[in-house]
Amino acid sequence: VTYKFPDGFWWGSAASATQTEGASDVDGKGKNIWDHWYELEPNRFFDGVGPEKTSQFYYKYKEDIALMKQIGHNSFRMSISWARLFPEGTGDINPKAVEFYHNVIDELIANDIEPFVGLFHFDMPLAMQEIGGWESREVVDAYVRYVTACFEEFGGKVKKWFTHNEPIVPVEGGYLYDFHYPNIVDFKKAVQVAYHTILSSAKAVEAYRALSQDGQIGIVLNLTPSYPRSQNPADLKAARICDAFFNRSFLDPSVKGTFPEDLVEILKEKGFMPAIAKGDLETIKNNTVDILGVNYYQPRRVKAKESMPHPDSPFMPEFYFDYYEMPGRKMNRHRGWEIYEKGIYDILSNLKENYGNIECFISENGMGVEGEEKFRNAEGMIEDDYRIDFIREHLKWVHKAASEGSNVKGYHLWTFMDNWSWSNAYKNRYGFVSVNLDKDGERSIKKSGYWIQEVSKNNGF
Ligand code: BGP
Repeated sequence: VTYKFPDGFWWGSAASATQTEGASDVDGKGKNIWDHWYELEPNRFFDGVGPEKTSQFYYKYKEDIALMKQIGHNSFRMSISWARLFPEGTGDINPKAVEFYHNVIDELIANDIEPFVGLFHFDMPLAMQEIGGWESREVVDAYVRYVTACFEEFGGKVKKWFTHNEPIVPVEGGYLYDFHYPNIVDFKKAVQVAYHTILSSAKAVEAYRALSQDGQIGIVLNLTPSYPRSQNPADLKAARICDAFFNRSFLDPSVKGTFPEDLVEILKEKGFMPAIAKGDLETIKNNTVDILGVNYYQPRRVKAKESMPHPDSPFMPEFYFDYYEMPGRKMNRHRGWEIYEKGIYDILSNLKENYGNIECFISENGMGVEGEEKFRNAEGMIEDDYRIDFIREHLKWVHKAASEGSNVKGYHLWTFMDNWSWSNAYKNRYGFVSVNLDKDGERSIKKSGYWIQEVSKNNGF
């Protein structure tokens, strides 16, 4: 073993409720915005394949957890569906949902797989969206009731909680760039939504600590290092502002309890400051996270703004910088994302140097690939060597960071088994395990699944 990881390293993968459970309309589950958006526009991104037609984890969780065990997982991040637990977002809890999540958590623990549980993974209950979603303070309060119910119900067993998954994504998708419901373009609302999300996370941390349970609570952020085109002051400045918008906006309040000054300055200057109630900033200051999940897929390549936007165009972060295509960059052509393995090391180094070396883990990293069936061999196994390379090369950088003192505790792939995607339904596959939708969701372990089994067994490679 050349790359040996720290003892007790967390090997596993991540998934989310909406993307895997299916059963979106049974046992009392309420609708969330994805059920709703799919009904409204089934062909927008989803190719006529909605969240109902997924891997059916709701029914097959035992089989799936057995496969997790088989490929050596010692941990797994799932999420609880708010709309399953509280069909109206607030009010009465759904006993069938309580039973389901107890069963899943018990099954994981019985298989020596530690459950890491996320509380919000893009899936706003429709009833909550109808009163404004994260724009509304009422929804923040309802979220706190929901998460408190989760801590009370499952906190005896679950020792790792995550308030949000990639909270910036619903802001970008829903309020700026048109890929999540309610798909509007309104920077002022985007800021309010972002602010309330951050506040809700701090309030969840506060609610968790008030119960004095013996676990940890964190947040999962997608961090996208912003690399400047050159060391010219204008390029450096552009990259710094891009970083403020897309990384420090959530990272600073979550870990330090403060907001980045350069970002606040812009918001003030443009008249986009959110409504902040008395006491909020203390709540944010006093309730930073114990642990950080880092999702890393790709960096941003940034240069100074070259052309001014049309005066009538709505305000966007991109008023301050342009992206450029770095010559020679490596691409995953399926997803249109750059592959830059060292980015994962740069993030971990930044956390070590500038964020108190907070305890963290890689909570998502992965490679979406279209048409993987063509790699299925005569024995029926998908030979995804490209995914093995992708993981191995990223892990080398994680290993380097760990050996230099980063407090990184684990690596989770996105995702355990092929699942439904918010942006392309079943086109791009990410899993260690394939799911054949034409054969009643038949599972089969890919070559990468057998590979990670060895890595996990040896705690390295
Ligand atoms: C992350 C999300 C996941 C997952 C993943 C892959 O942003 O946390 O839920 O969807 O990206 O992205 P996609 O399915 O869009 O290719």
